[in-house]
Amino acid sequence: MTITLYDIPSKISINAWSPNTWKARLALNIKGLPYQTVWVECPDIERLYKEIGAKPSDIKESGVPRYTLPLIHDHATNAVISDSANIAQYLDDQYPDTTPLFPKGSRALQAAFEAAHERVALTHLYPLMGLTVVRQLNPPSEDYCRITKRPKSGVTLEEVELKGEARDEQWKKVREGHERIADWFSKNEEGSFVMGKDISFADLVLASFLGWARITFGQESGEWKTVLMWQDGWWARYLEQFDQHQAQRLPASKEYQRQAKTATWRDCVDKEGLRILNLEESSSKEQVMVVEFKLCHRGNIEWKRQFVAQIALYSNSHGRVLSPNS
Ligand SMILES: N[C@@H](CCC(=O)N[C@@H](CS)C(=O)NCC(=O)O)C(=O)O
Repeated sequence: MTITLYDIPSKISINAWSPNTWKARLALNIKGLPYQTVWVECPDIERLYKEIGAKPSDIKESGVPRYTLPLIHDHATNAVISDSANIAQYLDDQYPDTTPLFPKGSRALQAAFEAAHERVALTHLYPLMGLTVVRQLNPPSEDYCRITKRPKSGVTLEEVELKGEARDEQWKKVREGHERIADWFSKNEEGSFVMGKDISFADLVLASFLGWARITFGQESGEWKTVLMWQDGWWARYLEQFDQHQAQRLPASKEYQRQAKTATWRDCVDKEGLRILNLEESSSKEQVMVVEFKLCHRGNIEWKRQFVAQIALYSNSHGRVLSPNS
């Protein structure tokens, strides 16, 4: 495994929830670069940066450094890169034979697209997400975010939660923002991506933030189902283009992780219809083994879908690290 992606865990089944780290995850998936995920709670991010010698990802207006995820460590080059756009640019430069996300000459326009997306859509989406997202984090990150993301007025997230008509009104603004963006797409002669036929980082921005709403509210929620109906399903069709990239290397569900802690690797393989592709020892202190599996549909020899899950197998009850030979 040559790349480590640092991501923030959560209580929800797929674990990965952060739209910013999803941009980096999608970039790695689309490029087909192998990587392992190391999960870091929000209050531990700054310490991680210092431990691996990374520079702050940003500087706040007050001059205070900011430490954010995603962050990648490319063990092949020893490069440590933060910020999803920087990560995508680094991967383009370092791995030129993979799908480019910043085709030559597009960097300025893509940066402008990201800023415009923030202005017309994201600013309206944020107030809808805050409380639900924070409640889905593990206690250390939840406590941290309740303090650091507290509204400037000092009230709690519960006190500013939008409900009823105010919530509907806010969703209307998000929909209108996305209508404007879809209108920009309609100016292209061909193709279904921001840059026409070819996917680019700007698409990862759109897909990651809408994906954030899907993950946060849930596929079956009324709020998400309404999004899928916007513009006669235009956004639903747009997002479908990312399904194949999200399915690959989705973090293992909490259920698999729970089973993996108690079961032997062979139990997991047999019970879950999973087969081991490769096994690597991660650099993490807990000696976590990261295993990639292909999901075998009901024991059928033919792979039903190329779902690759990363499953962390912790030391078994004898304190041994599980391996294919154990
Ligand atoms: N522009 C950055 C934004 C990164 C960012 O804000 N990440 C959030 C997670 S979604 C974070 O690490 N927050 C921790 C904090 O604000 O302390 C990127 O695209 O990577």
